[in-house]
Amino acid sequence: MTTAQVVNPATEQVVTTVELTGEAETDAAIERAQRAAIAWREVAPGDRARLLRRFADAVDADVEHLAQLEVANSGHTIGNARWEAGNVRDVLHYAAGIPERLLGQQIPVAGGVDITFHEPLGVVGVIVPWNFPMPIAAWGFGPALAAGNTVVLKPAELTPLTAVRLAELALEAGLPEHVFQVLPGKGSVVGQRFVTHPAVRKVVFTGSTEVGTEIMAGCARQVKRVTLELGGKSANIVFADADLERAAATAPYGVFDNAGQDCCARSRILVQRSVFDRFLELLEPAVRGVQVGDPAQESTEMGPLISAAHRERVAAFIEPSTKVAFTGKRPDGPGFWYPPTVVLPDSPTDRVLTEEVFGPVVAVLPFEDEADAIRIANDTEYGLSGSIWTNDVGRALRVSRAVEAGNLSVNSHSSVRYWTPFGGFKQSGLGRELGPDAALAFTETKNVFIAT
Ligand code: TAP
Repeated sequence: MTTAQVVNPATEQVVTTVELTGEAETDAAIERAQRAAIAWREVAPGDRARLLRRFADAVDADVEHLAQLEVANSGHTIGNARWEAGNVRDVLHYAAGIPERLLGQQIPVAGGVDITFHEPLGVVGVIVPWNFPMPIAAWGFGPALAAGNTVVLKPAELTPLTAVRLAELALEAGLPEHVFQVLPGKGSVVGQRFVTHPAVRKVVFTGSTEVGTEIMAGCARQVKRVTLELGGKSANIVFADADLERAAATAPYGVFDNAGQDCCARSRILVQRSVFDRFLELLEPAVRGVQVGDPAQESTEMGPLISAAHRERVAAFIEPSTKVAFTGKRPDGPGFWYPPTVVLPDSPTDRVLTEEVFGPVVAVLPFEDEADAIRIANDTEYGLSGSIWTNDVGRALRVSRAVEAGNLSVNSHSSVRYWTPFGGFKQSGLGRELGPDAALAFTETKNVFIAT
């Protein structure tokens, strides 16, 4: 059995060692999940709902413990980590409403009765990245379980601890064995097996567009269902008529939350030229004021990056020629720290404008008018999220409709609510998670005609 060390990114100390699942063990787990799926789909809807509610309650009772684990494993601030554990609870409670409301249709036909059913797929494989280990896992396994599927879940190699704990809580809550299994291991081993094993009927993948593309190609060989949540390069568009003070005060939190390791990070701030200089003046103290440091402290607003290798990757975006406007603070000593950094790109082809940095680096650039703002916002192959700051409701709606992204917010930076749909346009992904239709992505629609 191979093992991997789990490292605290704020201290660089080893937290624990986990055993990595190999290929044969992955196959065995998938086959156990396949057998468990036969009984799970037959559990009465009300009983499946009750079990999911008990799972949600078990998570609720464990929120503080899960949050502390995430602080130690991922370097998330304690405030964020509590929200993340609470999000798992909320997703499960919402999912508990699904089994009794997975309604088919009765469609008028001649000569009989026509009805549709939403049948579970069987085994669903969920592949999770390291940036939000708990919520992203739950967005997959919550509705998948509710719709009558069994789940095998692979956490990121760097951040397995909370997923392992969630599997324990599921068993403690009374979910039958093998209905929800967590398999820590490598993407190239466990994740790949989810793609190639024919008993896995759907793969839900969140991570880089590069790996997502490979997964989609692999799944295509078996016409396997796939949901992809990939990268982003979201725009935060600030019009001259906006509440500029509020837009500037909140902009750092729209991009530096989770140290910028967020697919929804508003990493391009587009500001109307007439207020560009004033906006930068207001932004500077807001960025310098971001509290960066020990993620276990209640007052901390930004923790470290996930690893030394990732910090190198982020740092490489700042080339000697890059115009850095100003930076925030970073602690000295051990930890994979990187300061909040604001850059003023010279050209639309600068890497910092075209690639996902996945770190606390934001580019600020001017635009002329509404059409120019929309053009720049859409000048990317990504399309996940974004914000629009204006006090003109007509403009807010026109720009919201024109920006090619799945999740937009006006005068706000929120992207995620467990009861509203989430997902990307273009290369940011395929399919939607969360919201009222989440369960349908884990079913096949079956049509039955009965002659009368
Ligand atoms: P990825 O390399 O895409 O990894 C995401 C998940 O996929 C991990 O669990 C990974 O396992 C697994 N995986 C890797 N290669 C695989 C393969 N060939 N087959 C099946 N599964 C595979 O992302 P990352 O390393 O976490 O981050 C790299 C970049 O991806 C980031 O810098 C960022 O640009 C982007 N990213 C985006 C998001 C979102 S939410 N859009 C989230 C995370 C990362 P291992 O842990 O073993 O590698």
